[in-house]
Amino acid sequence: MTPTRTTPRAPRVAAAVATAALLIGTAFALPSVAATTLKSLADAKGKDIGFALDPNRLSESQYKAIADAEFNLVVAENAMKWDATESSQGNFTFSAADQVANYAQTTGKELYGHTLVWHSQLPGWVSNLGTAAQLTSAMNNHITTVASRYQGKVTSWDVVNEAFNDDGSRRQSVFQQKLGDGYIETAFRTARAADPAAKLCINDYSTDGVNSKSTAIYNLVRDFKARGVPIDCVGFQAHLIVGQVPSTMQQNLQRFADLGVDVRITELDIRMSTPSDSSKLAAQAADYSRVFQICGAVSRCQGVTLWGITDKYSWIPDVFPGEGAALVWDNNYNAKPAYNAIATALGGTTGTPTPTVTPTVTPTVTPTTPPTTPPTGTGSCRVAYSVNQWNTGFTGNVTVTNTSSTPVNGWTLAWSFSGGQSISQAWSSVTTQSGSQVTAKNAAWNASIPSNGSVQFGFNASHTGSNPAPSAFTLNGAACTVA
Ligand code: G2I
Repeated sequence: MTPTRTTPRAPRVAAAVATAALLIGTAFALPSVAATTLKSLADAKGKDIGFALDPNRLSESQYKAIADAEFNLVVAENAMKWDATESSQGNFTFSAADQVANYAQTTGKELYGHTLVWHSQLPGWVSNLGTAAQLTSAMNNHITTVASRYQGKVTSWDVVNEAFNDDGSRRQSVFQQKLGDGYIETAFRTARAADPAAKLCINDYSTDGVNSKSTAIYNLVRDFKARGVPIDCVGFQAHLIVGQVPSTMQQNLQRFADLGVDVRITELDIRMSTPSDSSKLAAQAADYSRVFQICGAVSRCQGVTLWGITDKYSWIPDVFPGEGAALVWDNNYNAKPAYNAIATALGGTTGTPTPTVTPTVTPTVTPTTPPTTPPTGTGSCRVAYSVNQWNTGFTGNVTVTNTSSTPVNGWTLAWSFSGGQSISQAWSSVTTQSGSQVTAKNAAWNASIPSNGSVQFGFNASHTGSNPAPSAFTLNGAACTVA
């Protein structure tokens, strides 16, 4: 398939409608609540939602289930880099890269290419080449071989990655030192020749706001456009810190878009000092929301890619000791508050003022005190139920613990609302409501609850004034203790 895409993108409405129809077409009576995925929401908006894939993790069922369900774009976290594809000169190995490409193909996801020319993860032989001519030849051969292999599969390439210093000067990589400023142009021209249909991007970090570094790239793009050097897109990595989404981020993306290139958030994660706590996670959720809102507000922003799925495998703690919890799923694959914030930013709810609406302010909702209901039920499960509520809406958070000595495989949690509450959207579960009766079933990736293990899910709902907590829950038909 030739990746020709209009800009801005056409909504993937058909897929979203099909998904909704599939979900609504269950045995449950209306009104029911369709399971929402970030993918279905992004599809409906015509935006990409991507993730960086380590193909070795696909054997882990929870990883694969989230990957399959939640994203419409995939990028290799490491598998397409120079050290992975040409560790010795002229000997190309594509086994891991092909796994990523095959995964994209079999799951119907867009494949993003990362990265052709980068100073890091560069095998030593490249730096040891003697002459500029040899280095140019090696660089062009690498670009041509890799881009040709994935022609018709990769829709966009990070052709050159991280070529600038924070002050806007050129990074003194081996390419810069031996070839001078012109190596970026050479790389882009070579990539265009190798795969004329792929979009060609320059990608960097700490360029998310207007600053010296982003301005240097802006000047390069403007120069390329003026001289007809091929360039189609700019990637903003957005390795951010909680509370520090640049105030000029939207303005920055827009100024690049106004040059006539697409823009994209390519490697989003938002780290904090560890351990996390609920207020840091709420602030992180607001920041995730903000980034998605910014991309939504810039029509040439193609989408947002998360730099991984679970905190368990994030690169952050290795590089920034004492920091982490930067991704959207925690170490146990529980969706963090950021998940709902992203869903809301992608249009997943209507009219529910979640904390993400005013991202610079800490949530103005008043958390209610947890239910004081004494423990009830005699089953081998325990349910913790809490809400954040405002005048007519609330977010519910439910933790189900399997207190038995045997694992639960496949779960249905049921309860009744006594105050006219109505669920509009749920995550980490497939939740349906009929009258006052609510039934939450596991998502594909959290079907198992080990003995003494827990799963969490949540929902957005409306209430009519009072918002009494459910007094009883059943897990697979058996009554639970209410914590
Ligand atoms: O550093 C974060 C990202 C910054 N922008 C470019 C991205 O390509 C980069 O990704 C990271 C990967 O997330 C890490 O997984 O790039 C790192 C390398 O610079 C990757 O780390 C490396 C480890 O340092 C190696 O020890 C390891 O062998 O991953 C390698 C493959 O697992």
